[in-house]
Amino acid sequence: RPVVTRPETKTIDMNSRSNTLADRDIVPSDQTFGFLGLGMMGSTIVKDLIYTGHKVVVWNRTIDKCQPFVEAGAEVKDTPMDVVEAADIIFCCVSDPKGAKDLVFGNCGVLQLKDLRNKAYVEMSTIDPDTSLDIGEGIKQCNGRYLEAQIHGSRQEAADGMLIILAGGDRSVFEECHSCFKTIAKNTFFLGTDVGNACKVNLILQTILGVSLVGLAEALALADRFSISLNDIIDIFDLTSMKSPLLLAKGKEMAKGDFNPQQPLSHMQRDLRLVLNMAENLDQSMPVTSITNEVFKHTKRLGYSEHDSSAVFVRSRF
Ligand code: NA7
Repeated sequence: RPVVTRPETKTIDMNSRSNTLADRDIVPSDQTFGFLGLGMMGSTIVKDLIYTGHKVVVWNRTIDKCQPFVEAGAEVKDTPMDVVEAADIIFCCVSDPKGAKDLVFGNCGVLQLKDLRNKAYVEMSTIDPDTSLDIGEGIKQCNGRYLEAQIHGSRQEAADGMLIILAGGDRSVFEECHSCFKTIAKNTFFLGTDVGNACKVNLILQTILGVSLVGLAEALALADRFSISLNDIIDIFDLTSMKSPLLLAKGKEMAKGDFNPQQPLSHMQRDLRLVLNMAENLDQSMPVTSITNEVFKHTKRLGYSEHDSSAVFVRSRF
């Protein structure tokens, strides 16, 4: 088993701004926005929300990550429940469905407040439709409003303010989040009032991504076995009708062995697992996605969880 170096942990540059912000003419909402989860995505989003003049209250499990945001003007709270108390609209952006549920149903979680009248909860963590329905139901039972707002895009796209927001649930919350979504995304879609739809669309897009990456990795690994230059393959690929900006970028990363996490491999595998669970419930056959999931799972076992999804190339080369 090869020794794998963990990718460098990047800290967020509080002074960086997405280039697109200046052109967007953002008038910040005067509501107070809570934010739970200051990972790479959450930090990037909150930094831009503060910059565009939004009033933000934050919480993160590892409390040290909150400090730069205090200096930038955000208020920090000790628990998710405290954030809900202090804010009108609360965003959540954590790693997975379990984390998302813990923050709502757990100790010191959102529902401990019991009465969520005049509060809205917006789930941005990538989750499956059933988790979203459970969270939405919990919030609504306490008289709160719920919106799922799945964020589609890489960490670089987040830094560039070029995410795509896929939203579903309470339309009034969607409208009240307008200035926030305009800050962080190039496109925003409201996919209806049925909770779960936006999660489905997001996971369907992730399926296309995962399967494409494994195909790309296997093809480049075969080229490598023939000692054909990967850069030549990529240059030719660029001239074909198959090219896409993402596959070109990922191909270049594979050729360089540069797996700086834009979309961590563990997140990609989580998404494929969620897709397969959805398919299982429908008896929908997804053999290629199943194998793709196995490939990502194996690459995780090789130590590449925290690297970019393009690290799937390493496994294909064995
Ligand atoms: P990161 O950078 O891996 O950050 C993950 C965040 O989730 C980070 O703030 C974690 O807190 C938090 N987390 C994870 N599990 C939990 C639990 N159980 N309870 C509370 N907080 C938790 O991921 P990204 O920011 O890139 O992505 C976040 C989401 O956006 C993800 O769903 C993507 O698909 C879209 P920590 O700092 O480790 O204490």
